Amino acid sequence: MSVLEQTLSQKAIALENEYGAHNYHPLPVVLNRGEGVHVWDVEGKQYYDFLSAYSAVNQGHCHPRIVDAMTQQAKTLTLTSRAFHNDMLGKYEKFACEFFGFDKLLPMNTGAEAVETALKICRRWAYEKKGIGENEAEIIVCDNNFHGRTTTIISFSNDPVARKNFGPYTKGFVKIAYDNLEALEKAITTSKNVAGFLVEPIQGEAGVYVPSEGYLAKAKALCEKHNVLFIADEVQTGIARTGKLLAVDHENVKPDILILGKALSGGAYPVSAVLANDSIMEVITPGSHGSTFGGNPVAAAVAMAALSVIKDEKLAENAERLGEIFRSELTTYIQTSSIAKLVRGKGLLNAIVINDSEESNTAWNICLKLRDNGLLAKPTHGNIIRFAPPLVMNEAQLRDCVSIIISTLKEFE
Ligand code: IF1
Repeated sequence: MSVLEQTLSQKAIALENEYGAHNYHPLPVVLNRGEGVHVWDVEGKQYYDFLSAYSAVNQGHCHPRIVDAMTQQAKTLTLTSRAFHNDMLGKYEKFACEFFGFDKLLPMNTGAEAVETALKICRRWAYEKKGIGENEAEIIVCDNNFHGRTTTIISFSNDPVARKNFGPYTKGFVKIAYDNLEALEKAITTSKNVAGFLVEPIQGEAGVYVPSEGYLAKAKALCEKHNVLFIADEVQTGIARTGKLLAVDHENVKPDILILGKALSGGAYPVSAVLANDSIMEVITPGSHGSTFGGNPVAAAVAMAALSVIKDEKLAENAERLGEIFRSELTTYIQTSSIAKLVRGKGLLNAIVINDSEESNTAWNICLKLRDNGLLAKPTHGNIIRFAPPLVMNEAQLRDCVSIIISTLKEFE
């Protein structure tokens, strides 16, 4: 096909390929509009979004209240840096602290930055409060974790693709098996230098791996017993995704340090945050941490609107209810399926495991067919497909989506 005959989608993809670094392998679809649970491609085809930008768009695409808050603030004041005060930050910090039940919030922009922030707070706390010797602090992390892509965070990843040739790696992390309390207890008790335990309440990138019931509560109790900070990375699981405001709420766990990102802005703007109580957050002093954009007035306005939408539209309750329907419908189908092995998840963070090897492209091909059938999802780990629609979906739409997914799977039986 000559350049002149290329479709709009092909042109857009060709531009990215020619001028963009090749750090992604996107599904071949080019979107230019979104509203609620739907997105449209440049040819005008409508899709259900079953990824929600990896759970950033929980409130639905272009939510009018969030867009209003953002545009109003953008016309008034966008950025002061933290060299000066702005009249939105304090309001937002109060709002979010009350919303999540913490004394203090530290504002950042991306998830990885918030994770880095939490690690820095934890290390300072180790030296200044717990009394660990200089440069001796250890932070426990889990196998198959995903916490972002900075040099320190990939240092404790075990994804070879994310790590390869990015060394030397940051020290001070101890990796243990996920969902394994004995491993945690052993790691905590064999060293006196353990400062924190960083954990995803459900492992997202690992393939929506839900730990055993009671794991989080018992892990928190172990941490408390040994004066180790329990650090919950709720960047993906937080903000109503799993059927509660936070995934740790399923086990009534209160983290010592809470990390939020993604849906904190409803996907409108990069907003992340770390929350903790005073006894921990007070280790952060002027000059010890910051960011030009962290805590900017647009982010503050957007985050307040995004959290209000979660509460006012009862999105956690909706995710809980629709998630039950989703898993029960798919479980019924899977019982007689040769292509799908199982469905797992919580709330509207779910995945199906495809009955083929991680090296196969079956899951990718299923996602291409889902796209053709009007639903966008992405494989992870080769043979797992993640399903995470916006939480503003209604039951009729969800049932429509379930039938698209099942009829697509049938094409592969
Ligand atoms: C990408 C995965 C999801 C996260 C948790 C921190 C961050 C993330 C628990 C960093 C980010 C993303 C980033 C995205 C792919 C994605 C992802 F498949 F890689 F694991 F969601 F499932 N903590 N997750 O899940 O947040 O710095 O990106 O704002 O393209 O890398 P960020």
